[in-house]
Amino acid sequence: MDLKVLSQSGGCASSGCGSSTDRLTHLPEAIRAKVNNHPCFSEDAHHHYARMHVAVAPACNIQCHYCNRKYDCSNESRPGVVSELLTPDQAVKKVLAVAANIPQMTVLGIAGPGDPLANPERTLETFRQLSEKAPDIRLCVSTNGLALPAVAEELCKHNIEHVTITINCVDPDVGAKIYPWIFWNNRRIKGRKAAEILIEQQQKGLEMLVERGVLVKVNSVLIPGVNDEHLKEVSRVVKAKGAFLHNVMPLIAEEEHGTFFGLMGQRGPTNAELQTLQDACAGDMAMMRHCRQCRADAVGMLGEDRGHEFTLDKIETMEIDYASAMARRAEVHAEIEANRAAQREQTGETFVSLSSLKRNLKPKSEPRPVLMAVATTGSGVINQHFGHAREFLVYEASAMDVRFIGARKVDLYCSGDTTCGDAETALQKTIRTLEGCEVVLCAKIGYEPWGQLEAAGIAPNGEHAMEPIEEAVAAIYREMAESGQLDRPKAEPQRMSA
Ligand code: CLF
Ligand code: SF4
Repeated sequence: MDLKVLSQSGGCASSGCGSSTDRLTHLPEAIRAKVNNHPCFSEDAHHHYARMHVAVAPACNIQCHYCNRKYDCSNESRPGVVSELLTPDQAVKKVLAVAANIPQMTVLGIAGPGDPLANPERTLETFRQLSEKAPDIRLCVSTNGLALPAVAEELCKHNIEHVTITINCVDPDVGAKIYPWIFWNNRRIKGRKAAEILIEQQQKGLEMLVERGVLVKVNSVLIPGVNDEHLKEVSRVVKAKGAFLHNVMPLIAEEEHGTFFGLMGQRGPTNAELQTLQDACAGDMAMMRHCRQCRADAVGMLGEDRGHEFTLDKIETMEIDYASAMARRAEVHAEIEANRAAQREQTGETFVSLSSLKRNLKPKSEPRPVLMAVATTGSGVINQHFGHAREFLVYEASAMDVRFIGARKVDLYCSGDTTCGDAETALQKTIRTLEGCEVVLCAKIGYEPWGQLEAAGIAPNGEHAMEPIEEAVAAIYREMAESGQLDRPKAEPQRMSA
């Protein structure tokens, strides 16, 4: 997305569209350099760069009502879940193997399956070795914040430039509904007092990191009826303390996960509730909307998991020459940057054109915004078959800009013989997941899904295969506006899936 054009248009800035690159133009060069290839801290980077997590941290010092670290399933993707727990030495070996084989992997995060800072020796030893052996990899850690003030100084010594703190509340009364206990100074503390200590440590840790120049992202889990309204206050407070980005994520709570919230039937938010809250918080600070709620051993682009290619037995057999790998990685990164620059130039022209669209239309006919879903495997282009998509990226096009709204996961509609019997169900589920979207863009699509999408009021479009996403979305929006389609209200929305 062209930075200058968008900031002039006021579209992104006024709608607070998150970590989009327009916000980065105001930042000092040193900070822009830190986020440019971090797939979580920069929305644009997530189309091009990958991350990986190593699961070296088994213990946790608090209990959240949405967590059960015992649960594992190869289809499950959510924080805390892992297949193999690693020692620091194993983790380092795995990181070097992944970095050599997936050169677009730029960030190593430690995010669990417990709390990384409740396992400081294992976490810091992993970082220590990696900062020596793989200086081209960014190091990142995610924590509940309880132990953060105690290790903040140490983290800075290990060259950690990105830290995520999960902050679900700044009010202990709200916290008492989310955290049944914490383990603090060798004692288990329960109820409101526990939440009070946790909040105090989180805020202190945030301040310490900001003072030391670390970029802090705050993750918050949106729990309807518990902290939904309160998260606006959380956003305001953490922004005032210097957090770089706020990531409001939906609660995942299913009975089969065995979590307290899952068992008691606490529901997660709908797509619409999540978006409304993200928009409300965006008035206060940059919002992240592209989080995929990764496993604690995730490997690959956000939304994909290639962990099965790098299990312990497989990496044992890999011989890694990291000096050569680093040279190859630098070449790949340079290619990616050249492509990104070319895409920015192309998309910049599109936004000038969208702005002129608004001027050319009669005031009474200003076109309404439209949601469009996109099937992509990355690189910022439309390059995936509809039936192969495991998630769709949702964009909102308006007369002034195109903004990213979020990713929606779906079951694989077409994966060969094994799913054929379920195809209709999977397709129907996908269509429900795309609720609110009026167009779906993909590289290709079969006859059957085409018909069912159309019947559901979602226009399939395969005409923009291999084009940059935002440019294609803008082009379709312009066609819809010019043909008068946007003067009419959109088709009746389908029933929302919870
Ligand atoms: Fe990992 Fe987290 Fe670092 Fe990213 S994930 S430790 S900041 S490298 Fe990213 Fe995954 Fe969302 Fe986390 S998409 S769950 S925000
Ligand atoms: Fe689970 Fe993380 Fe909460 Fe600990 S802090 S209970 S690992 S979600």
